[in-house]
Amino acid sequence: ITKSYKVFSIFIVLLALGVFGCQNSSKKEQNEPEKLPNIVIIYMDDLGYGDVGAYGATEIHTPNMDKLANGGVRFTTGYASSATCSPSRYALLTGQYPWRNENAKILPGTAPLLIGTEQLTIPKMLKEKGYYTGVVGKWHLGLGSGNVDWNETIAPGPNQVGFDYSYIMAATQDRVPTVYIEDGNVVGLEEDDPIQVNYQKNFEGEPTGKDNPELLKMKWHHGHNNSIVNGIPRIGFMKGGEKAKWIDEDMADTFLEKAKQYVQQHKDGPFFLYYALQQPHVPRTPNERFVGLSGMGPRGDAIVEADWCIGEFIQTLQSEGILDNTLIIFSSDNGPVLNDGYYDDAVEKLGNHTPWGPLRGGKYSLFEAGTRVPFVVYWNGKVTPGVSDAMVSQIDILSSLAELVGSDNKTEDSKNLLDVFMGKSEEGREELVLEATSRTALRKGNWAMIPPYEGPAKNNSVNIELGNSSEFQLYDLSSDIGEQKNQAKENPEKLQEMVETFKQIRGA
Ligand code: NG6
Ligand code: CA
Repeated sequence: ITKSYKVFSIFIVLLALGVFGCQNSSKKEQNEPEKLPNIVIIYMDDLGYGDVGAYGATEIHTPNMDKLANGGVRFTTGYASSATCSPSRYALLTGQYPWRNENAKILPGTAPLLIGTEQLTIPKMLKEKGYYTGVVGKWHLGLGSGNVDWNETIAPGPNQVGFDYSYIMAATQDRVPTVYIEDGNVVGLEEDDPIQVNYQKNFEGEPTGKDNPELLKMKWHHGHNNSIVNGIPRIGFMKGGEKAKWIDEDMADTFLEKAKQYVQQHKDGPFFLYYALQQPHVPRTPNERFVGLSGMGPRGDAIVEADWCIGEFIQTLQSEGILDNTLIIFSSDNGPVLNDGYYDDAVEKLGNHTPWGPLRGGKYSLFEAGTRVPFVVYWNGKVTPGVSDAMVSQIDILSSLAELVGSDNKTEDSKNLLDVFMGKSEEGREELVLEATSRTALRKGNWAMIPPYEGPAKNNSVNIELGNSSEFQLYDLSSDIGEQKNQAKENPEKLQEMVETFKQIRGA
């Protein structure tokens, strides 16, 4: 009896398993969503609208960026959310205008995490949909919650706002601490050589760029005269962590290697990778393999180096057999600058190159070149290649990706422009508020409006027009992309309309 009972129960269990199993699998088949694509954001630092061949550069060669641009949708009217780094990156990842957060400014290396751990971010949204998420490269969104101990695991940071994996530099290449941080831990740190960082005062006996010019291989022009690392004077003071300090000339290779490894480890997907290259931000330190290739000095060489990295990265996707199932967004955090604080021949060797293209201004500026940047969406076989004049912003990436993966997690500032990004529609944004060093301006239709701001018309150190004026400025970009003819006086109705929209969005 016991035996037949046993057999019978096994039979029942098998039957149940079979029935439910079948039901399960048939249910799955019915609702099986199309395989979600891998998503990569390739984000440059200070790359200008005119720095890319596909955007009209003739003096510099960027074949790999061009490959993305020509094989995808190349946006002529794509914007970063800010003319500087931290606010742009904040907006990119959170889908929130940076001016809504008063702390969204260029951050020192000791700044606390700018993104709230409760805030929605692209990686969080994607994680919920089954993505593995990672960031490799420049972070510059703050770490910790004040008084970071760099010798312990540093948190909160990227791993607390949605990234499963992070391999980052804390702030910028010109700011201390000059070390890589992997999942919150300084890479290569030795216990008996702890790191200390201070942005107010130097550590006793430590050389500085200001007092020890004889130790420098790169000279500072403005700022950048605190601690010296690898012969390069930085912003901020740092002591210790000798073995952990990065070698600037190897940075591009290091980030590329980590990005490749990440892809190889997660190729079964879906994965999200935010690959944030450090070029061509200062200090420009191309590896010796690239020195002299552009004929424009370190700035041009760094762009050539970055282009090579992008080529290698795409090659990795290809050889892993996942390029066709990977959506790539390529853009830059803000517009170009030549002399950003070091003597590095960027001005002297520029020749006929125009990093800003036909636009006015540059990094830090409310004029177009501050925020209008190369902006490309590439997805082989899925995105319809072409050129789009639709107005799009990096802030729209969050809601558009949410739409792509079937998530309801969208934000109000971030518009779902998935069809536009996929090259299926030209209906971009109607309006957009731009930010530059805590000032804001409006783009609407073909028009740009900059309200009056105090402050110098030009930042003489970097030689860039900032957009400040005691008068309203109004430009018709359809006929005047270089913003030469202020129409505020002759077109008061348009000005009025622009000011009203601006106030409405800004809530002022
Ligand atoms: C500025 C730095 C500049 C650069 C910038 C941040 C000085 C004088 N200038 O304060 O060199 O580091 O900050 O650039 O210190 S960003 O692309 O990260 O926003
Ligand atoms: Ca930048």
